[in-house]
Amino acid sequence: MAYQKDFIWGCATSSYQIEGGYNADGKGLNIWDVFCKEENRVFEGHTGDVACDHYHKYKEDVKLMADLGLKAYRFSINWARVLPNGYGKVNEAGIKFYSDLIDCLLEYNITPFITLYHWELPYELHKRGGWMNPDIVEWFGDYAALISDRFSDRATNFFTLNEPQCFIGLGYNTGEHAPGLKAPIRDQLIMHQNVLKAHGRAVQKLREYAHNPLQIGIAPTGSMCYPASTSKEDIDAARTALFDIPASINEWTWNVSAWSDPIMLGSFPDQFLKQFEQYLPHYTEADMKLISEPTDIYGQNIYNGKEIRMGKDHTPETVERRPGFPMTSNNWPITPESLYWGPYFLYERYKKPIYITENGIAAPDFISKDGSIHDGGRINFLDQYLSRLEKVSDKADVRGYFQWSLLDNFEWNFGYRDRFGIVYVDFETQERTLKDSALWYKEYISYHS
Ligand code: GCO
Repeated sequence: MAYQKDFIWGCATSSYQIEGGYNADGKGLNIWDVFCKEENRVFEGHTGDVACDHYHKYKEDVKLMADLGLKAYRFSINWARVLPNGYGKVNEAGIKFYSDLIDCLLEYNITPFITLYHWELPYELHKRGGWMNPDIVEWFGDYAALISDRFSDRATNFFTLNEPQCFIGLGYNTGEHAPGLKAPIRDQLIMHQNVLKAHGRAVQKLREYAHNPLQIGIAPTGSMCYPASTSKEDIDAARTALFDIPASINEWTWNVSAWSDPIMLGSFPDQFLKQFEQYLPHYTEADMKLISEPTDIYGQNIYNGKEIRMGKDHTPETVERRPGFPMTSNNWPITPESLYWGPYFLYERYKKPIYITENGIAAPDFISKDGSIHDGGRINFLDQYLSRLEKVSDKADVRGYFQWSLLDNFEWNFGYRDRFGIVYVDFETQERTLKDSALWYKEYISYHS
């Protein structure tokens, strides 16, 4: 059991969570710039106005990546930084920022993996209906064309969308994320359709404007499912549960198959079509063809999962967690098995090379008397999860792993409360300090490269 040759070791971030420079050099506003300034939206009123000031400190941060021996870096483009209104006029200063970032990465032999959309909807597009407006399919396509035209001479790996489960589920269902709406299910399913079509349009445009052959995928999320035992029935039960659609309308976005099946397989799961028949918009054959525009890789953000066994009634059931189950500081369960069974089941279904586009842990990090950050919990987490990923590499075509995250950063509606970084950020001084986990990850990468 071993990782593939040339396995890609990286870290992931996203623009709004680290860049700051929210109104620098002609950048337009996005929905998070506005949402954070609304009453009681974000923990202690935190905003991403400055964040980790990566907009000004990117050279220092790329040097940190190089010192850690990273082979790749997954980051997102802040759509309104390059297209302030979301479409039309290009902000050349914004293009220059990302062009300089890519050049800096390449100088250190770090391969860029670009996410087009990590929740940074331009506010001007939001005002035009955002994901409710079918025009967003072309807006997103034109944005993808610009990125491909300007950067695909140097960057050839793209993920179109990060976690539609989140940005629709939290942004438009529960309202915990920007733009903070609680839309009716019918509208959410119209947005679901526009998101899927926008993905397909972006794939077409990325390729149309490419100066090199590209690797394109998506980066969804979701709770994985792992079997309570290695019996065939428990494994079958975990597989069924992973691709199931939640029964509750309020939970519907937290699924894998209603997002990834149309993109990867060109059809929706029957269970989804039946369960939501009365609410679904009409899909034409042309829609399904656009949505399933061929992709090359499959990303998945994996943090944890549910333990599943086959119940007496021959349906999957979730095993209750025992008292004292290991949890992270933001109350997520620690379930290393999800980084074996998640890639296993996803590769079995979609048969495309897999990248773990995010995996990491929020921990109560602080600077000890000796000036270091001894984040043993994070080291243990990474060691446990990666031992499973190494093991599944014999069964699934796993190509790379992006640890979430390089830096402590803005954790959405929890602001700067949760620290996910392997590098500690003092948000007052913007000083970076390598945590013990950064040194551990450096060793791990070197040993496994
Ligand atoms: C997500 C996002 C990241 C988060 C990270 C920790 O998965 O929610 O992709 O932006 O910050 O996952 O929650």
